[in-house]
Amino acid sequence: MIKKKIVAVFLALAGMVAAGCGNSDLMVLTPYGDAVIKEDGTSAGTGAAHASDADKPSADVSDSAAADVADGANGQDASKPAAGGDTSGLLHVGFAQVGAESGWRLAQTQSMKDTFTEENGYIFDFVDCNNNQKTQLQALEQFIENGVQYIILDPIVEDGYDEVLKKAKDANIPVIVVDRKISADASLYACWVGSDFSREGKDAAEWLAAFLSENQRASEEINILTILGSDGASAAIGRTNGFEEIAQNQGGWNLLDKQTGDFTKDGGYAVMKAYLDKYDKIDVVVCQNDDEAFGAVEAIKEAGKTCGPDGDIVIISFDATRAGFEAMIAGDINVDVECNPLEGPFVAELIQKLEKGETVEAIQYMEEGVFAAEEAAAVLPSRVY
Ligand code: GYE
Repeated sequence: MIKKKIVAVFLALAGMVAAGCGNSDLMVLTPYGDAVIKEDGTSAGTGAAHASDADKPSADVSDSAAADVADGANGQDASKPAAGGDTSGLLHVGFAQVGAESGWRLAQTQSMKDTFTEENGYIFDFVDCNNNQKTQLQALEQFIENGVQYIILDPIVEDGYDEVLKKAKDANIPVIVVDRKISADASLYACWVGSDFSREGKDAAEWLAAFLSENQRASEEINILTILGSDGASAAIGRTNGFEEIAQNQGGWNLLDKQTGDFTKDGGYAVMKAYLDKYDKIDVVVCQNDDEAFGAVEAIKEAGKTCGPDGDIVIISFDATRAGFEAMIAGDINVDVECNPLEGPFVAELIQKLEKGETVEAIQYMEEGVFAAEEAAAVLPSRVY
């Protein structure tokens, strides 16, 4: 594995272990399987009224999941979880999540829910925004109206959050942006924690260059197709730019096409089917997440073609979820560039620092690596998501 450690983040992790984030139950969760979040391994008592909201995407903030936000004013509502019937002392945190489109997303949601438990000192309002920015903006407005103390925002796209962030700032509610980036001025939010998507894209291209060279194909014409993530999402933009930056310096790489698969299996399947109809010679398919890769592999097999380490088409994927590892072991995917979704403990650490009036790093990157199919079986047992 090519393991890229970002020292500042690692030190932050070490600090969290030492400090326990103010709770001895809480340990650091890294992608390498060396820690756990809760002693009892459960999220019991996690904002009971909200705990299952990840499973019911809400298309409109006025109903389902978002309605839970509306009724949770200042954590005083009777429907809110309460320690011994009293919510005083608990920090009220609202999380506007992108949706539930992928295995990665579910792992990130779980990390947040396992972290922001009542036992750890939080009231947690969770809204699944169903990949709809309008819903997400409404959820943020509602958090502000409800007087939450902190907002966690995983922005669906990069643009369009300035106004609501100004409102949060005026209301003195710090916003912690997670995972994807936004274009808004940095003065409008407290900090950002997530992945270096451009670096992930570069890692993928560098792996491909090394792979082609090892297989004596460095001087061949290589036809490459990309299945993009969701339009406007920084994860998709960064991975594309990073990959293309390296690709443009490679002699025979032809970047034939890039279409969005919306980070879903169905999207990956549909785009791959169209590619197979249109292009005769396909050497490499870059899928911008595991779910898209699963759909692409299905379409390739249905078309009677082969992929993976022993097949004709090289499949590059991102996320490195457990299911991604299993697909590498099954011989369907060649390489998976990791994107670490275990952001909950980082965010809790940041909130605790802000509570104490300490300054926090404006940008923090997660620790991530690159895994090739040959090592997948050995690494899988140590994976925690
Ligand atoms: O790669 C994909 C998810 O923003 C990093 O979103 C995240 C991406 C992740 O749908 O699986």
